Amino acid sequence: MPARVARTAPSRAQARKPASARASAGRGVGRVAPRKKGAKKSGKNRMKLFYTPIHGFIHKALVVAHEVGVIDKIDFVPIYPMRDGYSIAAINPLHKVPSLALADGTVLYGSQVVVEYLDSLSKKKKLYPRSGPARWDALRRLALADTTFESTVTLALEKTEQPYRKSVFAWYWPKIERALDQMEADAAVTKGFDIGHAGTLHALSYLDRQVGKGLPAPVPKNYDWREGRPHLKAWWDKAVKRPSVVAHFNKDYIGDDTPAFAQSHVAEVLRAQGKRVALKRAPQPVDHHMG
Ligand SMILES: N[C@@H](CCC(=O)N[C@@H](CS)C(=O)NCC(=O)O)C(=O)O
Repeated sequence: MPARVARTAPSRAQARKPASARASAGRGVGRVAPRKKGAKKSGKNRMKLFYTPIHGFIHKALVVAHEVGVIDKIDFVPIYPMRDGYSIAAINPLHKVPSLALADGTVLYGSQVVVEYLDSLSKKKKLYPRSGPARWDALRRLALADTTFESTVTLALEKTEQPYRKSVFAWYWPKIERALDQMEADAAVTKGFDIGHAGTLHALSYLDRQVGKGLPAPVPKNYDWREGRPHLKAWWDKAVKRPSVVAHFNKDYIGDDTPAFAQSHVAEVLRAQGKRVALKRAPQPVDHHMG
């Protein structure tokens, strides 16, 4: 992607606005998963999940945390990775969300690593079949979904380039369509709810969001993956009713999502790593700004 230097950092006034006000301007939406009544928020052993609370997006990491019963052990740190003030490069060289910081300063990144770690914390409910064909099938469906998600991210980013490269859409769209057909075939035969299903929710919700905003040809206008995929549609309709999904899907973000909040948590992680951090550490600008 060619570097572009135009700065699109939010104004101070924008950063000070409550999340609900920014949500109405199309920003800062999503929601911290609710804490259970009476659940303790003691500092020890708490994890921090750096993630983007996007309205209409089903976060695989949140679904997994909820399904395996560790959601109450997590503090949520909203990150808008393309905006200045939200860089997490100091704790993750890739500056990507999701990133999970443990109490001792260990930072896990790569959503597959994050979700497998969360799953490993709990014996309550394991989303990873232990062994054999069921395990490999769940991992295959996770890879299918995650690559579909990342291909859609590629299209969304390319759309912001002027002029955008038509070849990117011609190359990635057929992959996404074939992946959707595979998801349809999988939905006809899979049972239960495993890590592959959590990934599928993640990919389909993000596709809905980006198609809803419009993507260039060959993506058809008003494309709906549900059409001609009755098994996948039926599976989706049922899966979005799971408490792990209902807890955050299509909810407004409630809480602090300012750059200052994000940086205070980055600083806490650095301190947990034994690094010295200036009290008023200047937030790092992000590497590149999308149009
Ligand atoms: N392979 C990564 C992909 C995650 C990803 O694409 N995150 C995007 C969400 S927009 C991101 O943080 N992008 C910021 C950047 O690339 O600078 C994973 O599975 O965690």
